[in-house]
Amino acid sequence: MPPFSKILIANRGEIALRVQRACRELGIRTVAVHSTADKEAKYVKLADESVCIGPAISRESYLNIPAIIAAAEVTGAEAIHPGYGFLSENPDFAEQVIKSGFIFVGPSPSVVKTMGDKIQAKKTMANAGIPCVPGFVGTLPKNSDEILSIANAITFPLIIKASGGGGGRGMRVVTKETELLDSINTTQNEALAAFGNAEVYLEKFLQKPRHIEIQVLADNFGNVIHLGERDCSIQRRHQKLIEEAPATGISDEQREKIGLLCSEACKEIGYTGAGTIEFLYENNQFFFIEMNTRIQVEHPVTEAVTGIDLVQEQIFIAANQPLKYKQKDIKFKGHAIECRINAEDSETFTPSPGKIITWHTPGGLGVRVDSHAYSNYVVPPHYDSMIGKIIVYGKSRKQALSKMKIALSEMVVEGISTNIPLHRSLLEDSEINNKGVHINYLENKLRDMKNTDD
Ligand code: MV4
Repeated sequence: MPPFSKILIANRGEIALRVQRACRELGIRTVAVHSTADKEAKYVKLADESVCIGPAISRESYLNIPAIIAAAEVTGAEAIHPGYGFLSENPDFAEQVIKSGFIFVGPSPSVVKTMGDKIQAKKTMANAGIPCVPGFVGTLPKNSDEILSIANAITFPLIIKASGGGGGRGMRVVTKETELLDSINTTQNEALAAFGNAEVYLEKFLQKPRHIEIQVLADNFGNVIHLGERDCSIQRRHQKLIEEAPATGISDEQREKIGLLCSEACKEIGYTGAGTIEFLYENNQFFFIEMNTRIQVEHPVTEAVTGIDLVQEQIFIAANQPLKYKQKDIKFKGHAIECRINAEDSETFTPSPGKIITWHTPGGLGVRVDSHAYSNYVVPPHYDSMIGKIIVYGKSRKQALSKMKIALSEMVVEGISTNIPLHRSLLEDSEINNKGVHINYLENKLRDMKNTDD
């Protein structure tokens, strides 16, 4: 018996197709929802049913809660999978889905809400035993001297973060005491304007950390497992470009230790579904920054090294099934790398929507391409520029790197610009080839490359 008869997928692009494939394997019928700009999309045509939910602009389609719930009602879907982005971490959406009688494929609205508020998230995770970046999460005193003494106890440089921010929004680094009070004020004002919440908190600013995150799965019966880590340090302006599992330099003991802490914390806070706990990693220590309550773009690298289909697990959990795996059943094997393919200029990063004339994807053992694109597909200008992902899997990091170089050399996209040339050059970078790099590495490298051009 399939866990559900029909699931509505409240998303677009490659993840809409990815979730459909999981459903199809489980014998679940699929409903695609789409904007007018996406009516020709592959994931719309491949779905069992589709419903147009509004115009191209996301606010009126992929973010239109009443339209999505109405689509679930008219098609008789039992559950709604939110994918990533859009409404996936919106607690009001999760709540309305449930109130309308559907199952939300994700954690409870209350835990989505908690993790969306970065101060609450940090307090909750710290209380549940997760190591956090040293700092101050209380209400800042009115008195300037008291604020300064809090800051001096943390030590400079420090970072001011908005509670309503996250993913790089609403942050400001402060290097010296004289800038602190003005910076706090500015961050508070910006946060109020952007998020309707002026609350900020302070942390020690880590200068060369890696971004390492832990994948968890938790069922509705208190069983939680972790599926190891992903290194997502290769990023530009908070957009990840390359991710891998495992992270180089993380020992089996370290993985087990931080993984167990994450599992125990999730159990304690009543987390359910798939989730990701994000850490900064510096001097061999993990420091919590945020928790993501959705499936993530880079989930396939974890699937490759564990052999577990994370989207299917999300669906089983939502159907109230207990996890079929205990922690000891999870074996990490081999090495996986993902390159995100964006429709953008490889040097200027300006978006490059338009008609794809040629789309040839790589193949071979251990090569996976998750994409909704094809020859003659028109990349709409209204959405994220990511048009697909290449994921390779090999016995070792060395083999995975080699496979990725070959995969990138086979890939041909004509008609629009992509970041494939950038990926090819990053795969030749000696630092990236030899070890894990920190979160500023790519931006520093791009700056150096630009300066040698001038
Ligand atoms: C930090 C940090 C350094 N020190 N916190 C950016 C996104 C948000 N998730 C948290 N972020 C950071 N928090 C402290 N105390 C540096 C970043 C950061 C970053 C983190 C992960 C991945 C990419 C990043 C790029 C720039 C800054």
